[in-house]
Amino acid sequence: MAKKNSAKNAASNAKIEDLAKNTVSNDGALMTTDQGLKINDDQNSLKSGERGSTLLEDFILREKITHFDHERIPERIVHARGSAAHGVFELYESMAEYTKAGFLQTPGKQTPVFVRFSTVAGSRGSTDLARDVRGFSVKFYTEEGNYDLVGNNMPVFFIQDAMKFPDLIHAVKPEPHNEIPQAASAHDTFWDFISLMPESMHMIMWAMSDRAIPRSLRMMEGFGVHTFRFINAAGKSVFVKFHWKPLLGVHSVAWDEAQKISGKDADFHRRDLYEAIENGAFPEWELGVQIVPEKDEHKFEFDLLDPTKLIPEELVPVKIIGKMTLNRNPDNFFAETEQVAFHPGHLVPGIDFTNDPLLQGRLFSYTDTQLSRLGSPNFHEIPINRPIVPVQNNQRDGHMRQQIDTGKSSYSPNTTGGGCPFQAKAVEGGFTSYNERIDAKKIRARSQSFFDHFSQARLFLNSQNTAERNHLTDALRFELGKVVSDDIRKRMLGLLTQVDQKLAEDVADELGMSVPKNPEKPMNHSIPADGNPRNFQPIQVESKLKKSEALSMANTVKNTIKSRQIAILAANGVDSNALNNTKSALEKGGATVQIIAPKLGFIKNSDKQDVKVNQSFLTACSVLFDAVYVPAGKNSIDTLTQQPDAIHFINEAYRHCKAIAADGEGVDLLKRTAVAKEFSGDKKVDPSTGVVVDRPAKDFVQAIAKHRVWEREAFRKVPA
Ligand code: HDE
Repeated sequence: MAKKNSAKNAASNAKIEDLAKNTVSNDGALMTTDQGLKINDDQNSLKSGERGSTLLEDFILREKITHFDHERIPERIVHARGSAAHGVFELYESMAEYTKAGFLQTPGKQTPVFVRFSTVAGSRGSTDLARDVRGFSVKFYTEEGNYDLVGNNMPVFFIQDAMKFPDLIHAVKPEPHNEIPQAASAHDTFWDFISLMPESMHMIMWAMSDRAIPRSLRMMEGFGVHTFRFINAAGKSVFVKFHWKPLLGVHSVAWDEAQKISGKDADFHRRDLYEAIENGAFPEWELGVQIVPEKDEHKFEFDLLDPTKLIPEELVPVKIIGKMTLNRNPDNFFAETEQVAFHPGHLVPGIDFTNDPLLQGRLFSYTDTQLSRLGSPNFHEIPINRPIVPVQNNQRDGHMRQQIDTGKSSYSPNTTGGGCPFQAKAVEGGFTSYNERIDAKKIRARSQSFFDHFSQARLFLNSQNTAERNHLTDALRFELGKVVSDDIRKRMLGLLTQVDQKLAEDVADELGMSVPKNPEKPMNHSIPADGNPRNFQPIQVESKLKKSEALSMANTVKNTIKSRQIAILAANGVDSNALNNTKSALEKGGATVQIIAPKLGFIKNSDKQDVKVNQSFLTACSVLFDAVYVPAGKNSIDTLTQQPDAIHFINEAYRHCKAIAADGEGVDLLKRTAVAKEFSGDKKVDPSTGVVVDRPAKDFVQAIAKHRVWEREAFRKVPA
């Protein structure tokens, strides 16, 4: 009875408190129709007699089914698969010298944000671990309106001109005749297009690198990609590139691992983000800017307006200006993550565009796509899209209008409404576009300054360490190995020679082909029908800078195990000291530990105490963990030795170059696996190999913090 009363109260309270926030909780509430009518029976439809037909007059059934029939909205054309979180951006130092943007003025100023990460090619239900670019969209809810920084985890893009975007996306999406493959670029149409688009070669280096298979959304960088403008209160402008740098460092998984994760847990990234936030391990990124004075616009070997180029950090350092922390999961995936609408054209005063032709095209596309996806020009009224400041204008009506505009004036100028709403002067925060001088002919063409397609591809390649370069080469071998047409492969090998002869040869070798002696001259195929192709041939520029440290993930942060997932393999009889010491050292470092045993339930440790098992070998798999520990305990190891899944677990973790620790009898188990290689000779195993035996837990912690020992791939033929 008490429960029922409180249910009634909760139902009425919910209305008052939550309507403002637009959130509704069903806690303790009574069920109603969409009109607020209390429902008495949600189990049975209205029938003509117990065994009779359903009556058309059952408005409750019809309302429920109708709503259900219309539950889906079109998914995003690109970036359909995404995961998001709420958070806050805090400014470290004032940017007033460069921009008048309100949220970048006062150190310590906090601005709420909503961030959505995504893959590009796959559908909404596709795997998180596809080899793909990741979207990195940030909506800042500022006091001057919403500002969206809609970027990617790679600083450049495949194409230079918006005109080619539909072609690029058609090429990478599943092939139209059979809708295969899902969320994968390893197929003919993608590589056919790329082989005809030399401008994509720099991006291809990034997309074939491990950046395309992040360990976690929390461990990837973000980039605004295009060059933007800052404008200060005096109206002076500088160019700016935006960077997000994750405090956990930039880390990736191995390709073999990525493919297995896709089968074992297609929601791996989504789950990782959600759980980290639920566990209080809030993901953090610092915001950095590269600032280029206007007078330096033409001082680089490349064009600042060309989105296939980055500004090497050696030429313009990244200045760190603030930190973003994601601290709250969405309450409802559809209402927030699915309905959020980003747009590079959502600006605040003090930030503006450049003439980057890719960015210019985007400025049209995003509002247009919201119209078909969210179905109405009122998408800004959906709670997740609402600015935190009032919206006052003469835009009216349309599907599902929420705002009730009062008064009779809906036009400007007016006298019926006293002239309201008024235009805001610049000093009142009114947006003014940067007064850029334009003096040009109308022309469909590309600037010659966009014609070097290979020097930064080479810079990226040369900046990779041995393991990274091997992975990139393997990725090209895999992708082109899945291509059926020899002509496409040949054209790609020809293009690769333009970047690096050795890379082309290494890829060709695995394909059982040779690098074409006189490869087809790469041409920019996006030329007008009556253009002279010679004028469109890419040019070769030898970059002065040979290597850039920031381009290699090997130089990233490697000093923390915070939020890493560690598997402990154990069975009855596990040594309680070994288990407890290592477990507490790992947890102290912020890692999450799971006990994996032959069966769920509890195991007994050497002190006969119960230890809860988190997963059995049936549901757990090494690819879902960052490291493995096998504690001592004779009985435990005798049992695990009989478990092929335990052996496989260790082999696979070893193959994927993860930290592996064992002590006492646990070491004997390692010797029955591929890890045995590390024990050859009389030498003690050096913990820098990532195999940590009979050593203090801190050595294991250090090995995990390094993320992976890629050097171990020299033995990469581990059967797992
Ligand atoms: Fe997008 N892009 N894009 N894009 N993009 C979309 O907008 C488009 C480009 C990016 O989490 C769409 O709301 C064109 C570059 C992200 O909701 C669409 C061009 C970069 C997201 C669209 C580009 C991006 C999108 C699809 C070439 C990195 C996900 C759904 C001119 C700087 C946003 C939507 C989210 C989404 C168009 C190129 C990033 C169709 C025409 C370059 C992160 O409007």
